Amino acid sequence: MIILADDLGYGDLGCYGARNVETPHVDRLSMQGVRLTQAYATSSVSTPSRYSLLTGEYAWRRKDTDIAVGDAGMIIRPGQYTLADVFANEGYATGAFGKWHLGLGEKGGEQDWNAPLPTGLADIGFRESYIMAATGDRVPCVFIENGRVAQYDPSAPIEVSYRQPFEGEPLAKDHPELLFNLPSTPGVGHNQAIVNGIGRIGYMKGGGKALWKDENIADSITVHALDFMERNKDKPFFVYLATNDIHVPRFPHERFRGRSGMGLRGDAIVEFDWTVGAVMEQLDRLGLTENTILIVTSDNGPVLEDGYQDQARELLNGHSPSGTLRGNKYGVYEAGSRVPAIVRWPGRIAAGTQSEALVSQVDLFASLARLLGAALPRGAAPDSRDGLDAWLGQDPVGRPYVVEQANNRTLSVRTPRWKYVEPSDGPEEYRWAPGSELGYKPFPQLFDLSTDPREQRNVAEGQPGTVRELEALLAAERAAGAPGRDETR
Ligand code: NG6
Ligand code: CA
Repeated sequence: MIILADDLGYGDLGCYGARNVETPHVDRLSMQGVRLTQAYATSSVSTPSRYSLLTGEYAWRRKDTDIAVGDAGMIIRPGQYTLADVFANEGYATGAFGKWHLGLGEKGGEQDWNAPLPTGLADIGFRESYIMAATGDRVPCVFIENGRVAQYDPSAPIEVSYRQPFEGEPLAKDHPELLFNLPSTPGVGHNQAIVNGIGRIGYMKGGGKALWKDENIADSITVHALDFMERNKDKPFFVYLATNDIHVPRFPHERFRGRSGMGLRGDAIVEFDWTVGAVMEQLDRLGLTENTILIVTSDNGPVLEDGYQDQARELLNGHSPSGTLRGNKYGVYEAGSRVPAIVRWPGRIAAGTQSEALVSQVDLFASLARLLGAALPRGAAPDSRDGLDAWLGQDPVGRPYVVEQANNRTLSVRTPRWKYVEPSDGPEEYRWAPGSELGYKPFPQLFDLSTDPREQRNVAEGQPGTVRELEALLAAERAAGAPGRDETR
């Protein structure tokens, strides 16, 4: 089971040093397994990060893997071999629950949301799915269950567009008075459709009873996953549980309100922790704890303001979402893609261990395939390497290096000692995320993490040899994706 949080920062959990928010379930999990301190998502934003995790391929090898709109077509193509295929072909029941954000249907912008989608998760290995098409802040604001809208309401046909508004549908930018649940930050986005008193990205009409209520999203996702586990308790299963927490719009259920002392963002962390606890309890109840590998991690680093007025920054009270690291979601620095990662496997992993091994989510594919003894078709998971021992806390070293991708596709490479960020053009910050640092610079950046773990001193000029070496390493990785490569695998 993989529980993938959304935008949960390196410092956002109790066991990673969080302040002002308690995460007792995740903390208990870490006491029963291994807590990895140098684990990476491949990207500092969602779509490419998830793409790599599920396909074992760096997202930057393809042009169409950047943050997806809600009506994107399938980004992972039905012919691609996914992590879910690995499990399905070994006889596992496979299920995906929660945030998807990798496109649905044959072609972007042309889906008919009132009929079964012609292609979906069933074509890439997930026998069951209950998902949000994209993100909480993007239309369509409905769950999709096994390729069709869940709780479909025939009296309210659904239309979605990322191009033009629908006649007669009020827009968030013109009607702030209708944003009764959570106001958008004026002028920077989330100003199109209004659903459940919250402005969204994209235009939408209809939905009726199928429209989600943000305060119930965590419950809906979690109960579907728990139900899947129960129904499949007698066979092997693979669950990909991708929470909506703690992405914007942060709007946790009432029972979590005020539980963190940090407002909505902190309360969403408490809600995330609840989901993890519910899964752990279900495993216990079904007698499956001993024999289940449970991985808890995040798709990218944290962000405070992200387009809604939820006071995430004002209410921090000394909490640091990125922990001791520099940076955030979207950007090039460590906190953009270094994420919490906890793995529990009683019997195989010594309880309460910690590991500094360098690991990347792109390797989960080859690692889990090795564990299953699964043969992979030629060309599958081209960038995934077997790092099983490191993921299980039994190899203290892990990868020789990790490649990280920022939102504008700038690549960085992290070795045990160095962090090299290639030069690139880009803004200092995004208007909708003020105070977040992107780190795009027209010159190379090199940090010696052994003495400067917070990436404060750029030593590129004094270390031309190291810069050349790491540049060459990135060039070689890029070249590895050149046409014809698959022939050699
Ligand atoms: C940005 C959104 C942001 C978030 C992000 C994707 C605006 C102003 N901002 O474009 O709110 O949705 O995309 O986040 O639209 S991610 O975690 O799914 O990558
Ligand atoms: Ca994310």
